[in-house]
Amino acid sequence: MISIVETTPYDDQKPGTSGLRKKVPVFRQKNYVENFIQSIFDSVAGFRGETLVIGGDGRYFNREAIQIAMRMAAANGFGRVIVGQGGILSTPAASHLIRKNRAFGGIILSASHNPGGPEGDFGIKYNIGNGGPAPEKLTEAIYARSRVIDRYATVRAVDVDLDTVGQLMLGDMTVEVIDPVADYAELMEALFDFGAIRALFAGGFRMAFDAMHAVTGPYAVEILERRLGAPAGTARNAVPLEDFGGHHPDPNLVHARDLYDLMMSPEAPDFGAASDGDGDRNLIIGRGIFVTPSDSLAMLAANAHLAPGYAQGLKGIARSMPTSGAADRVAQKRGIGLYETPTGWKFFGNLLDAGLATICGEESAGTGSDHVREKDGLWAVLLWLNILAARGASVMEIARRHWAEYGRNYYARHDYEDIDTAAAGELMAALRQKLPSLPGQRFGDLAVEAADDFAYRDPVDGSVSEGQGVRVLFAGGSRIVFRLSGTGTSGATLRVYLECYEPDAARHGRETQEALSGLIAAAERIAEISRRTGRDAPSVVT
Ligand code: G16
Repeated sequence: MISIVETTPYDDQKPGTSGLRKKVPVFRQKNYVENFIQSIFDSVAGFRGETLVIGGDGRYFNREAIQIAMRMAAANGFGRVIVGQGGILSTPAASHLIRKNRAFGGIILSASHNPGGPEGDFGIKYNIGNGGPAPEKLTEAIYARSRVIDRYATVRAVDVDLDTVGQLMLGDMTVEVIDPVADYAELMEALFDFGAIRALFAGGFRMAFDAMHAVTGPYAVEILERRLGAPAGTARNAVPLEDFGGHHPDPNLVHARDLYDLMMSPEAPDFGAASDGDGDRNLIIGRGIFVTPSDSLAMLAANAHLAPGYAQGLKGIARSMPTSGAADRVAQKRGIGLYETPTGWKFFGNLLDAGLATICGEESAGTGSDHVREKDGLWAVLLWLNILAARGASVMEIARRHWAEYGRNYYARHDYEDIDTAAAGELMAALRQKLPSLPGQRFGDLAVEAADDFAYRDPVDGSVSEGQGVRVLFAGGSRIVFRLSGTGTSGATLRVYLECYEPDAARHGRETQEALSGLIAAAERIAEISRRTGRDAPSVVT
């Protein structure tokens, strides 16, 4: 029943920041999915008879890819596959299932916040036994294998019925189709004070959660509405659609504009939140206030002890390098470790496994903790709810008090999307060349103190990752970071991260772009963005 099929390699199967992401027509090429999955299986060892978790965010091509992956898992010798009903599993729920079932690993089908549909994006990511994304060493091995692969194994069988919860056989392998929500909801109940949050809703507290027609819809309805008693309709756009209703399921101020406008209007509920395609990102908006992901990380870290799961305090905080330094001040005050990693959740895995950090976060709308090994959108929303319930304060009050205590890090990210790949490469090369000459130079009021290309040495396994982003550090703590995105699927995306620190509470009410205007001008002069990219403004500001 097992067939070994001959194939020829593709040369573009290099995983990026988070797995392999390409357009659907690319994945539809002959044996493209099969080659990549076989390359994964060929790069890991010792899984005979073991369990593999498979699920995705429900986007177009999800079901087809899952059938291929299950047949190949059976042929390669896995003993059991756990798959979400309808092929659905949010990324954090998949991470939890891997851990809970002591699975060998998992395959997550998603292109996260990127748009879906026949011409949209798709992605395949492999997670290891700790529930987290494969570390760089493994993704490099998978890529190397994909360049020489000449055969893959599969079984000939009819498609597995993914819509009925239950157990069946595929060759010699067991397939368990499970409720994708139940285990995750139970985990959330164990971490947070559901009684206090229920009382908050019972007292008339109102929220709007935008699931963006992506994977968190069923999770939000079950947890927020059924278990926590929020009124029906609290979760909006809660039915996952293969093309996300034609939108980008990206919870930022551009793509979740309706929610933002609602939260800034006189009819705003108390709390607004959204999550992305695969449920690992979050957007937090209070009435009249958007909380940047960097601030959200700092505020969650400062208040996490109010939730039962974190009552013991935090072991440490980790953030990606481009994320603002707001969390550093919390770590400093608490006397706990602060770890600065390259962009990519995979870099947090070792820190969490080693018990060095409890909470992690990234400027790209990701926050999470050691409860799983992925960032977790609904987890962040529930921790905020728990804090709001425990403090009896609004988001605005919590933010203002936080800034008054720690100072405010004004922060923004400017993205130049879909620019010419060669021009983007040249811009970064020119920046790297300039590094030694930058210290001492002035740009308006800003004096460059140091400039480097960020490199990271993992404190647990000693592995080194270089070329992770150009940093220009100014006197007084302001900073600009330049790097190219590792998640796009067309052209290149230049990300410019801008940050300045304001200790004076009297100056905490400024408009962000205005507070950053000197840095914005300096970024243009240092990197010659408009000349090199042909753009005179960013495509997205978050
Ligand atoms: C992924 C990674 C994150 C990263 C983000 C943006 O998120 O898991 O760690 O911060 O991409 O990466 P880049 O700046 O390279 O585009 P997601 O939600 O897309 O899986």
